[in-house]
Amino acid sequence: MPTRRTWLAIFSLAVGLLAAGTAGAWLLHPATPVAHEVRTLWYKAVAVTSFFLILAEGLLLIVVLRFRARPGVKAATFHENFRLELLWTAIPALALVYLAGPSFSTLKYLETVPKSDLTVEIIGHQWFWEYRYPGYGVVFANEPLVIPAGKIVAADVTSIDVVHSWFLPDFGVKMDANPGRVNHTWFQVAKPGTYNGQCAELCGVLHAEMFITVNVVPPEEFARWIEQKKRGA
Ligand SMILES: [Cu+2]
Repeated sequence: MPTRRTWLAIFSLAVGLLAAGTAGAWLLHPATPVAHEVRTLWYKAVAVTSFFLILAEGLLLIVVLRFRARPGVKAATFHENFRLELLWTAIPALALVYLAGPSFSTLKYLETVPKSDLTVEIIGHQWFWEYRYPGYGVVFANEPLVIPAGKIVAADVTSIDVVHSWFLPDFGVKMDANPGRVNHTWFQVAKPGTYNGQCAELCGVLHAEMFITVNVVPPEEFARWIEQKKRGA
């Protein structure tokens, strides 16, 4: 029988894990329409699943406490209850059907690139990122990606060697970079600033150093920057 102290330890661990989960959540500062969609979907999923978690664990707790072994009480010996089992299978199944709708629409939203103002190519290498601006003939690597604020940016993501993943939490983007295949995604960031991410697919010894920095700048500044880059600066 676990002691009171064991229960306290289990409880503290659970609370700690919950708190850590929120602190490290990658949907805290959604910067793009896609990131907002993804976060809304996440809230819906958490709401629906929490309901069942609390219901099931609550019932379990009640049963454990109320029907525990005591002198003079006989254990129940019945087995199945068909009606109950049907109910507790059908209702969660319906909840999953309910969540499937927004899941598929969000997936479609983030994979369907709208008419874009700028296209960038993102190419993973062991162990750095290369960026290309095909509309401007600009290519560089190991430097921050620079994009104009408020503009729709289409990104074609691929890799030169092994599988990488271009993960920018605030953009709601985690796109695999696969050799021999081009994946498409997009982002539109309203607020200028510096956004950070990291390669999210174990790709070799220096995987942990494949950082991603995106500088979002006002469109005029972007125009100046890209002109400078074109001149090879
Ligand atoms: Cu990696």
